[in-house]
Amino acid sequence: MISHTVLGTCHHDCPDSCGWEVTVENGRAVKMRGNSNHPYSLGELCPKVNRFLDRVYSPERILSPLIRIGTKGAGEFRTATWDEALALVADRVGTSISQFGSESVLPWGDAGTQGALMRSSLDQRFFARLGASIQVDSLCGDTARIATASAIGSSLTNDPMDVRYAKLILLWGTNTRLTNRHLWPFIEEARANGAKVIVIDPIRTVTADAADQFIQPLQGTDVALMLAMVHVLIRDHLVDVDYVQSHTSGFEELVEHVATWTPERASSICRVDAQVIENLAREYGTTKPTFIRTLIGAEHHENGAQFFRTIVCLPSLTGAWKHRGGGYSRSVGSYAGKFVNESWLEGPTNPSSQLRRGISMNRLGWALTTDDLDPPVKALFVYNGNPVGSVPESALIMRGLQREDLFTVVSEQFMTDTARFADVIFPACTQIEQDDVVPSWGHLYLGFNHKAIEPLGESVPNTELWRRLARAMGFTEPDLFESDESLIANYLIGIDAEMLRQDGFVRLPLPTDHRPYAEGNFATSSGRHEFVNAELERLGHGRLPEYRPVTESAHSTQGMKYPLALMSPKVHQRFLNTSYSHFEAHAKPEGEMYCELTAEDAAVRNISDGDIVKVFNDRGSIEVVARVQAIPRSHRGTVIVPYGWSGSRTRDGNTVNVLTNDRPADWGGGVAFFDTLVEVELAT
Ligand SMILES: Nc1nc2c(c(=O)[nH]1)N[C@H]1C(S)=C(S)[C@@H](COP(=O)(O)OP(=O)(O)OC[C@H]3O[C@@H](n4cnc5c(=O)[nH]c(N)nc54)[C@H](O)[C@@H]3O)O[C@H]1N2
Ligand SMILES: Nc1nc2c(c(=O)[nH]1)N[C@H]1C(S)=C(S)[C@@H](COP(=O)(O)OP(=O)(O)OC[C@H]3O[C@@H](n4cnc5c(=O)[nH]c(N)nc54)[C@H](O)[C@@H]3O)O[C@H]1N2
Ligand code: SF4
Ligand SMILES: [Mo]
Repeated sequence: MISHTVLGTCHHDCPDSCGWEVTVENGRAVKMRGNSNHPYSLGELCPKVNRFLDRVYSPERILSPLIRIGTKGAGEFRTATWDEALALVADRVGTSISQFGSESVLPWGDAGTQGALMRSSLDQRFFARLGASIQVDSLCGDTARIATASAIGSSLTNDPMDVRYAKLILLWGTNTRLTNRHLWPFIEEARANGAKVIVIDPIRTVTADAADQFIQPLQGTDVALMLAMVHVLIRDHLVDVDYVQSHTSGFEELVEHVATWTPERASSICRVDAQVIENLAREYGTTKPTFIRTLIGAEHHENGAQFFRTIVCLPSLTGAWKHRGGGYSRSVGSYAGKFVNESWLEGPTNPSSQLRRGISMNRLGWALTTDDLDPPVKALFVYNGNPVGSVPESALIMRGLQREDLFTVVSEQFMTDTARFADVIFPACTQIEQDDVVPSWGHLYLGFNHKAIEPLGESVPNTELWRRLARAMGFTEPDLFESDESLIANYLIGIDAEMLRQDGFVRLPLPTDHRPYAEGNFATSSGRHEFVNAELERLGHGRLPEYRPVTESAHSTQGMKYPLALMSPKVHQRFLNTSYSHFEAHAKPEGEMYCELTAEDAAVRNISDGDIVKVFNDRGSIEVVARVQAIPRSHRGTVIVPYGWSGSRTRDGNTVNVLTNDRPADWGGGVAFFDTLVEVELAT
């Protein structure tokens, strides 16, 4: 028997980017476990990926090209050869382009794989060569990134692992134990050294359950809470005057701005006791080092950008950036950008050299059903994502995907809620069947992923799909056909590529004690943290950080048609976004998709635990089982339906995103999933 081990890196859209090790016997992967040498994931994977080989060898894998035979959405296909499927796509896309112009073609790709090659490389060149519309905006991260930069000039923040040196840790709008589980041991390390952990979340999460203190503002109101903290810091002289004078600007205006933001005023908005706000601010202002950690949750609001613009004021006011274990930490993904080839995609088909129409990926339902687009979308390519499951207004998306005059191509491993609507499906490899380089957004280690086994069936790495499509379209530019090997070689600069391949990871060449703003040096043009922002003022977002109520607000529901606010965060240990819920072994232990209500909200509707209920608004409706909270986990008036269920496992085939709001975040390109109003009633 020939047996060997191969090092790899998890490709999932997860901050942990764990290192793994695959044991291969006679060409078949027989074991997969965490790479115990990985300094961040420390040899552990997670309840999703522990069964990764079942995913790879699942009988449900799509292993050959498929062509639709049934009605759109019915999920009925026949197998086809690559040549036949490619010829069909080339023909239909060619017709679309000749009749409606190249912008009638729309790509929709997300972060189903975070590998640099498979996520975004030759696809960009291919769609640029086609002259297709460009997908803009993002379901995840752009608002947080851009809003942070609008205050401190860059989205780069502290190394998450430095949380271990903190004495006060605020986990603010992030569910660490669930979504970022490998950071938790570093938090526990800090705790063992006396740190206090405070969770700030509108929902009592598993992370809140494990915290020393839980503070529960109403969703979308944190900015009021933060402004009151700033008020107290200033009032009680807890500001680091030296730091503020040397490294910030606009402080005098900020002082004036928060003068009326007393804890009492904030309390009436965010429903946190004024005394709790006082204590939080004082603790934050008197402890060293203080570490603020957040990820994505708070971005998904119409005022999401204000959250990120405001929260970074806190470490600048107290000078927390100065200390190791202090400061503020969100995605650190952009650090990798400093050490890899940023002009990677340039060439004759350089996407940035052309002006092409942008269409928001967050409003796919609108884009597929509106009469206002000229040209209309006639051909859609979906890859690395499952928009029917993950994008707001998904009932509208499904309606659009049923259009007979729309041609939909999906690249997938499995028959997702989106793939069911495809005209042609191309089979995609899993991570252990391809090489890639994986930048992480949750730590500072760049990962390498060695191919462990040959692609199953006729599946191909995404890069190979783009090469085949380019050939089928008759394109000849060499950069459309660059090999994976060459792409990797050109991508890595300023990185020890040999060590990366050998160990499966390498730390980005940043100082061990990395405190980017310890001495100011913010990336703004003034080099200071700019509390005042004239550009945001001009765009109507306020000269200084401002609390803005949202349209579909849990505050303003009195007498409204839909009186309940709906939250739909990730709550499942065994799901990763919509991936994995279609597997029995993952779905069964998680139980049926549900709607959680407080006892009061259930009682006034005569709903008991276990009843089947309908959750609905004007966008759509879903049937789920009711869970009545034994102890309150949400505010009264807020219900929770989890994100992540595949329609193939819900009662009516719908998921929570038929209900959610596709209005954009204030700026940055995010979307307001969590500003959604609904009603719940017993199903008949
Ligand atoms: N098990 C598991 N892990 C995952 C994922 C998964 O699906 N399953 N998905 C991965 C992905 S793509 C991402 S982006 C990350 C996301 O990681 P997180 O950002 O940690 O997770 P979310 O569930 O998006 O949101 C975190 C918390 O934000 C809270 N929140 C929402 N609105 C507000 C608000 O206005 N104020 C405050 N203070 N809190 C608010 C929610 O209640 C939620 O508990 O997780 C990754 N990890
Ligand atoms: N209500 C609600 N909606 C949400 C969120 C929420 O908290 N609440 N979170 C949002 C967030 S933060 C995110 S990031 C999005 C995630 O939304 P999506 O990116 O749509 O995530 P998934 O549903 O997991 O889809 C990833 C798909 O990519 C496929 N895939 C994986 N690897 C490859 C590959 O190498 N090639 C190809 N071709 N396909 C591959 C997988 O099989 C899977 O079906 O969801 C968003 N939607
Ligand atoms: S999904 Fe996240 S936690 Fe699980 S193995 Fe992948 S990177 Fe690690
Ligand atoms: Mo995400």
